[in-house]
This record gives sequence, C-alpha cells and structure tokens, in this order.
Amino acid sequence: MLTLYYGRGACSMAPHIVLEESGEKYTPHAVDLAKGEQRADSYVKEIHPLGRVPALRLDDGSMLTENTAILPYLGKRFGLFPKDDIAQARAHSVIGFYASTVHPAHSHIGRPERFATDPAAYPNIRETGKANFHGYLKQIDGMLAGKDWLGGEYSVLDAYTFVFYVWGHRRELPVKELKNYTAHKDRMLRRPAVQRVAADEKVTF
Ligand SMILES: N[C@@H](CCC(=O)N[C@@H](CS)C(=O)NCC(=O)O)C(=O)O
Repeated sequence: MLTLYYGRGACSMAPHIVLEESGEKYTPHAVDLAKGEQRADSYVKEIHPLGRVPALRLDDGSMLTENTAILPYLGKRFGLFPKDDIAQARAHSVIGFYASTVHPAHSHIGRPERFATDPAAYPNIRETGKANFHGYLKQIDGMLAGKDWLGGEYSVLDAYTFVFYVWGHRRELPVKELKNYTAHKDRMLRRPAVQRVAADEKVTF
C-alpha cells in the first residue's frame, strides 16, 4: 500500500488530493512541519534526504520524492495524467514550471534565511519573492482562461494548481481578483476528495 508523508497546507497537498481522488486505500502520514519533524534524523535517513514533504512510500517499500516525480507517477497510476505524448510533455512543462519557479518564489517569502546569510536582506528577499509569486499567480490565471481544467481534463495539474491559490490567499495576495483562478478553486472545492483534503489540512479561504 502507498504511504504519503505530507504536511498540512504544504505542497504535498497536491499528491494528497490525487490519492484521495484515486479511491485506492493508502496511508496518510501527517508530518508536523512547524515542530520540525521533517528534520528528525530518522525522517531524513529513512523518508526524505532533504527533510521535506511530500514523500511517497511505494508498494515495494522504497521511497519516491519530489512532486515532479510523484505527481506523474500517481497520475498515470490513477488515470489522472494525459495519455498522448505531446499532452504528457505539456503536463511535465507545467509541473516543472510550478516546482522550479512558482514554489521557489514562495519559499523566498517564508524562508528568506535560505537565500542570504545577512538578516538585513530578509525583508527585501520576502518582498521580491511575494511580488514574483503574485506575478506567477497572474500567469496561472491566464493559463486557465477558457478552461475548466488546466490540461483540458481533470488531472494532477489541477491538484498542484490549487496549492498555489491556497498559498496566495495565505500570503494575503488579492487572489479573488484572479477570476479564472478563483473559478478553478471553486470548481476544485466542489469535488468531495478536495473537500476531504481541505478539511484535513485546515485550508481556509
Ligand atoms: N521540490 C520539492 C519541494 C519540497 C518542499 O520544499 N516542501 C516543503 C513544504 S511545501 C517542506 O517540506 N518544507 C519543510 C522544510 O523546508 O523544512 C517538491 O516539489 O517536492
């Protein structure tokens, strides 16, 4: 059986949603990020070498880390990933953009100490990260224009897309102004699997 190590409100919400959608029995294992459980020696040694979530324990007991790998794997397993080659390439393009650009912009807001040794630089790093993150949310809003679901059909991309709307709201960005993105968030919240995850992860809007 699959086991998902996730943090409430973290980027692991994407695979968490996908697993809830799957209908397959899995073990959800909450990691308390605020308490630093992800930095415990046993976690770093056995679950995720970087001390992060998400981490997925596979059926054979081995670990898979990084959303860029976990989401395509789960999506293919549960029919939530495009099937033709070009559509798959486009899905990887979106996942890559999210993991390598959108998520790191947000990290500059919450974890400036990872980007400079001088605390005097932190406010500027936070501010720049917030402006960049807001810009990317606007870009995602544009990507959603005229679409119910990002890839045409509901897929892992929508679960990942949802995470950044939640973060935008948490960072008090004017996300409601993003009409396509807000409609997408509302569409997501009508899905029972998303409602269960939002309740468990205490997501607020
Ligand atoms: N590139 C990784 C990022 C993982 C990541 O940074 N996760 C955050 C939560 S969103 C985390 O575990 N933070 C805890 C920490 O940095 O101590 C992925 O997409 O899987």
